[in-house]
Amino acid sequence: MNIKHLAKKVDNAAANASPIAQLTKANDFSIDDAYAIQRASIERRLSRGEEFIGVKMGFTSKAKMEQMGVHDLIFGVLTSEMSIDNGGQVAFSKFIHPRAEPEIAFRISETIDSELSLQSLSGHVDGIAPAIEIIDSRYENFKFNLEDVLADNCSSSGLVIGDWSRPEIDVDDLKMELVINGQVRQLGNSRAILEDPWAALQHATRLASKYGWTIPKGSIVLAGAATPAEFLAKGDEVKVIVESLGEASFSVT
Ligand code: OOG
Ligand code: MG
Repeated sequence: MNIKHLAKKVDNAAANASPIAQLTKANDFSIDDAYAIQRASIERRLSRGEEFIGVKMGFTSKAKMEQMGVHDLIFGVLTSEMSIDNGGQVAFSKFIHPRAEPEIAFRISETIDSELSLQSLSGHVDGIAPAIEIIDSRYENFKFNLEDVLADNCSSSGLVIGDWSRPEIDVDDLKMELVINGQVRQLGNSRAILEDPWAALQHATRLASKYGWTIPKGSIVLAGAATPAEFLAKGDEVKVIVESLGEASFSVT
């Protein structure tokens, strides 16, 4: 098992939008190895000039765990190449089989370089926003186990962030809707995200510190989807509306 070789496989699959077989079908590796493959794949992106813009948590809601059949929290890295302007467009051809999901984003105001307690998080955050994540597993049929999805940087492919609100706003009981072409396709509540999205941020600080990432001032943390994700098609107009926070949107061309 060669970490760099497997990182190149997932990275090429993402860059060429062409699916690969699950890495664990032919390779036996641990969760720590999977994070090492993820890191090596991010290093490839950074060496091409992409910038680190933040991190994400996944499987922070039961709805997502059940949809994907993986029952552990996961942590991945977001880069500039994944960022889509609010109200902007993204080409379907960039992806293999993209899905969108409704999320909440935190903006970090003080660099985080160790695990923080829930109580100390608020001193490190200066904004909260509605967000959409686009996930696009590099694996055939969007099928993976825990090690596969970690190695694949947790399917991270795109994100759209709405307007920032002050971080004092309560976010533990907000209605969250995923609307595609004017139809509400998923309806949930921010409480589905570990009872409170701030708990997802706490886990992000824990996993970042465990796997050697710093979360710098100005970066973004995605708390994980509140509902199952929905497949996207060319021409879709996608919007996430979060009660009290507002909305984020993009279209697929
Ligand atoms: C893995 C990514 C999960 C979330 O918000 O739960 C995730 C996947 O479902 O492909 O981003
Ligand atoms: Mg997500």
